[in-house]
Amino acid sequence: MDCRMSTKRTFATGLALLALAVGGCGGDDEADTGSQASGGGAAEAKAKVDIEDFKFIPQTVNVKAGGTVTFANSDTAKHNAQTDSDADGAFQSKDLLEGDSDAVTFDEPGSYDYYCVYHRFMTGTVEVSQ
Ligand SMILES: [Cu+2]
Repeated sequence: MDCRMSTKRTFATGLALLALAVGGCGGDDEADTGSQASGGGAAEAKAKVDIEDFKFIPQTVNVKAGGTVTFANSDTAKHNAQTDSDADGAFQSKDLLEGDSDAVTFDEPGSYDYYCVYHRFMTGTVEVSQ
């Protein structure tokens, strides 16, 4: 397991107990929020989510309103990324075969929980800031 690839904040919210169990590699789940972004945690205009081993990596990405998130599948299985169609700010990527990617634009600030329709256990979140 590659600790560097995990999104600690997502573990903290979704899998707190698991995070505790594997916490040896993570350390404080608050201390480095936004540390990878320039300007003190400002979201970027673009983010990328890799789909690998039936997971969205990282599980949470941050973009600015109007930004795009590119979902890129490197599994042999078919995946997508979508919300429920009646959800606020609903979106749906195209179906992604191995090597495919699709860019989704997020205009409205908010927190968008999504999943793969073929594997409902695959979940992720797009955080869109002003
Ligand atoms: Cu899938």
